Amino acid sequence: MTFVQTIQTKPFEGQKPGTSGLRKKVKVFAGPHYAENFIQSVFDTLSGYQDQTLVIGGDGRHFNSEVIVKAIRMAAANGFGRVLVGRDGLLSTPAASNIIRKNNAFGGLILSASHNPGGPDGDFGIKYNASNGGPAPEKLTDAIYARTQAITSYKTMDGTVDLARIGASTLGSMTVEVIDPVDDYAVLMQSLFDFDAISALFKSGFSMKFDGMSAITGPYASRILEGMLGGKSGTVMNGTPLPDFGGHHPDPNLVHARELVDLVMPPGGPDFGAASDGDGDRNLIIGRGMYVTPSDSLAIIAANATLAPGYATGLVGVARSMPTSGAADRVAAKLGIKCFETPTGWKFFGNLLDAGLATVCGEESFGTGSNHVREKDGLWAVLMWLNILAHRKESVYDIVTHHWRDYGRNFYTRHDYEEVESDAANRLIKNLRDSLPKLAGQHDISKADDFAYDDPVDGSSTKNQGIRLIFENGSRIVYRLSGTGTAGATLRVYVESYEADTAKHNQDPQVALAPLIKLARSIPDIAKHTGRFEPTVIT
Ligand code: G16
Repeated sequence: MTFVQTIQTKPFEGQKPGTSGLRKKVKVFAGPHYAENFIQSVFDTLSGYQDQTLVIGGDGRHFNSEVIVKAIRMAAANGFGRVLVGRDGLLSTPAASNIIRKNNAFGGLILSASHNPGGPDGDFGIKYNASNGGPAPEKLTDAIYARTQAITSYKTMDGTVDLARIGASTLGSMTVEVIDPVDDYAVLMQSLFDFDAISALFKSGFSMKFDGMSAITGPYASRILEGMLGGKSGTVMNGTPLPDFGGHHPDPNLVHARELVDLVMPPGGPDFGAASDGDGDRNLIIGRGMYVTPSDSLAIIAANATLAPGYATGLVGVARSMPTSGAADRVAAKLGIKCFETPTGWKFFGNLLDAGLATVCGEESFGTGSNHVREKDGLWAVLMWLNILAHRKESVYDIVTHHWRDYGRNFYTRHDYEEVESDAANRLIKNLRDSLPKLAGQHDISKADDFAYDDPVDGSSTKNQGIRLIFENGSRIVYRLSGTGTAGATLRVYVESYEADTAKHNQDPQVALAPLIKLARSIPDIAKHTGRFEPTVIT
C-alpha cells in the first residue's frame, strides 16, 4: 500500500522560468526539495488534471532519472491518472511534444537544459508543456514563478518505478506507462517526408554525417537515417546518449560541432552534414563548403517545403523570432503569405500554429520546425533538407547560392559575450534603452526601439524583447540578454545586412558586416561595460 505524503518546504529564490523553462546548475537542482518545489508549483498552477495523462521525459543528462522518478511519484500523489514516460526516462523535446498531442495528454514535464553542458557540474532544467504540446505561455510561467515564491509543501509517495521496461504498472492509483521513445516520432516523420525519394538518394551514393553530439537524438537519427532510410552504417556519429554528453557542449553550431564541420566542409567531405543538440530540438545544416545559417535554412525550407508530402498543399504563413534575419520575409512575400515576427522563445509560435496562421517557424538560434508539433525539431529540419536534396538533386552549396541569387542574401552574424557580470550586462542594456530616443538619426539609424510584441491571437503584450537599431537601408543591429544561461549574463549581438548584388554574395559575413560590427561594439561601448574586446562565440 502506498500513501500520499505531504512534505513541508520553503520557497527558493530564483525559480523563475527563462526563455525555455527553469535552468540551473545540477548542483542547485540536486539540493533538497529544489526540483520538488518547482514541480509542485507547476501542478499547483494547473487545474483540472485529476485522472488526466501527463507525459514525462528528458534528454538523459546527469540527474535525469532521479528527477523523472521524483516527478512520477509527485504526479501520482497529486492525482494524475496516467503518466507516459520514455524508456529510461528518455524523450527528445519534439518527441515529447508529439506524444502529448497524440495522446491528448493534459500536458508534459520535459527535463532538459537543451544545448547547455551536462554532467555533475553542468546544467539541468525543467519545463512544462501544455496540452497543445508547446512550452507554457508566459502567463502560465509567470503564475508558476509566483507559486514558487509562496509554496509551503509538496505531495509525493513511495513506490517502485521501473523505467527500463516497456509496459504499464501502477503507482498508487496512477498508471505508469513506459513507452519506446522513438516509435511514434518515426511514424510522424514518415508521414511528413518522402522517405522513398530520400532512400533512393542514399542508394545513389549520397553521403551524410549526422552528429548526435552524444545527446538524445542519436537513437532517433540511427533508427530513421540508418534504419528506415538506408543511410550507411556510420552515418550517425556520437549517436549514444551520455549523461555528460561526452564532456562536450551539445550545441550544434560552428564552434561546438567542430568535429562535424571539419569533416564536412572540406573538398572530398560527405555531401551533407547535420547535428542536433542536447534535447533534439536544435539543428545545424552544412554541405560541402557551405554552412547554412539558421535564418537562411528557414527561408530555404519555406521556399521548398511543398516538395515534402506533408506540406504539398503549401504554407499558410511563416514565423520567425525578431533577431532572426529577414530572409524568410522575402520568401513569404513571394509566396503571398504572412511572415510573423515574434520575441525569442518557441513559446511565442504556439498561438500562431494553433490558430492556423503559420506552418513553418524558425529562429536564428538553430531552431526550425512546423505545425507537426509545438517545439522546434532538429531531426525534422534535417529530414526536410534531405527531402529537398532528394527532389532538387543539387548540392547544398548550389541550393543556397541559387536561393541568394533569387532572393538576395541577408548577411547575418551573432556575437555572444558569455558569462559577463550580470550587473554590467544589465547596465549596458539599460543605457542603450535610455539612449534610444537620441540614437535615431545618428549613423543612418532610422528607427531605434525596444521590441514589443502584441500576440495577434490572444492579444497579450510582451515588452522589452530586444533593442533594435534599424538603419535606413534596412540593416539591423539587435541587442538582448540570453534567457537560457545559468552563469552570469550572456549578451547577444545580432547583425544583419541585405545584399541584392549576386557578385557580392560570396563574401565572408564577418567581412561583409565589418562596419556594422564595429558600430555594434562602439555604440553601447561593449568593451567598457564588460571588459571584453571580442565575443566568446561567433555564429
Ligand atoms: C531556447 C528557446 C528558443 C530560443 C533559445 C535561445 O532554445 O526554446 O526559442 O531561441 O532558447 O534563447 P536565448 O537567446 O534567450 O538564450 P533551447 O534550444 O535552449 O530550448
